[in-house]
Amino acid sequence: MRGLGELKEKIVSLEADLGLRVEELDNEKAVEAFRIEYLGRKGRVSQLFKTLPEFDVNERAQAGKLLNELKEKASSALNIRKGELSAASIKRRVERDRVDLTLPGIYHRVGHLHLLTRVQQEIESIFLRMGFSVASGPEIEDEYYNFEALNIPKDHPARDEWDTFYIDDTYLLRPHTSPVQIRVMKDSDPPVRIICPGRCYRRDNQDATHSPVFHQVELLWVEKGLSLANLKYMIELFVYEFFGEECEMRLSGDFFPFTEPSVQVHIRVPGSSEWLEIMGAGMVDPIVLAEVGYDEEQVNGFAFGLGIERMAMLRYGIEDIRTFLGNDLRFITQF
Ligand code: FA5
Repeated sequence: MRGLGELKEKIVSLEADLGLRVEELDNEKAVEAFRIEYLGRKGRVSQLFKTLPEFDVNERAQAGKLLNELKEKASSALNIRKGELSAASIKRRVERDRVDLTLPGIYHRVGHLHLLTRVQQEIESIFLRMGFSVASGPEIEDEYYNFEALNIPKDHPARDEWDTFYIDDTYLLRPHTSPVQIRVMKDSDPPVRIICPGRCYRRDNQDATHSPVFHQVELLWVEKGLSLANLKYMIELFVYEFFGEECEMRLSGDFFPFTEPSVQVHIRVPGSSEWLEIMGAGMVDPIVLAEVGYDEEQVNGFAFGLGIERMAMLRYGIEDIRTFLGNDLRFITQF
């Protein structure tokens, strides 16, 4: 027969052991191992429960109560320890991953469209609003589209300024965007209302307003009953929209084999004493209309070729066209 006194001693010693060991448990695995050792089915507390039948009936309830208290104590001590360990591990993780929001950020330079692209897009958007659509053509173009179809036969003196950068006997880098006029007219019936922005190449010597690689926007409008007055009005609308109404515009006679009459347009912006040529233009020569299969008795049209660099120079006070080719961030980032 077992006695309560002996049981109480064991409980005291188990409690002491519990108090000491729980403090030393430093990870959740250790806590679990200790729980099994202590409270598991074959654990030390369970072993004591198994002795209950050996108690005198009068003392058995008391013994059971003491053991239950021990069990409660142990299980709550282990739960508390488990909670402490998990809080400590969260704290460690937070420390490790701490972000110092006061540190300076990593600087990323944000790029933007080049000034010439932006000017081109602005020109496009003005004409899109007027009802034109955007066409394109190849930069490597053959002699027929570059010259013959535009009424510039072989040996015509006008070829000289455009006769440039041949790839082989037939193909050359286009010196203007006018060949796109021919491609568009051959592909579609009138009315035609297109613009074509694109790169052009010339043998021009470099100076402040000439570059061997530059950009033009071609415009072509073919319909019934168009006149030079319509062309002038449309150029005015465009120029005032782009530069503002304070700028001055000057139309003067010019010659192009593919337009008759032909004009050139100069602009002077406020505060400048210089006129700068921005485009060549004119009424499409009937010879060209006939060449693409249009009935030149029924329809007529006008066209122009506008220099994009020159537009940007006038608008932003850029004095030398070579600046565009410099690839200098100090220049590029200003716009
Ligand atoms: C032509 O290129 C004609 N194709 C324009 C045209 C189209 C006339 C349709 C009639 C009908 P021109 O050579 O003048 O024309 O060039 C037109 C514009 O392109 C010039 O006013 C200028 O703004 C620009 N340009 C020409 N050459 C250069 C160059 N080397 N560098 C920069 N811009 C240039």
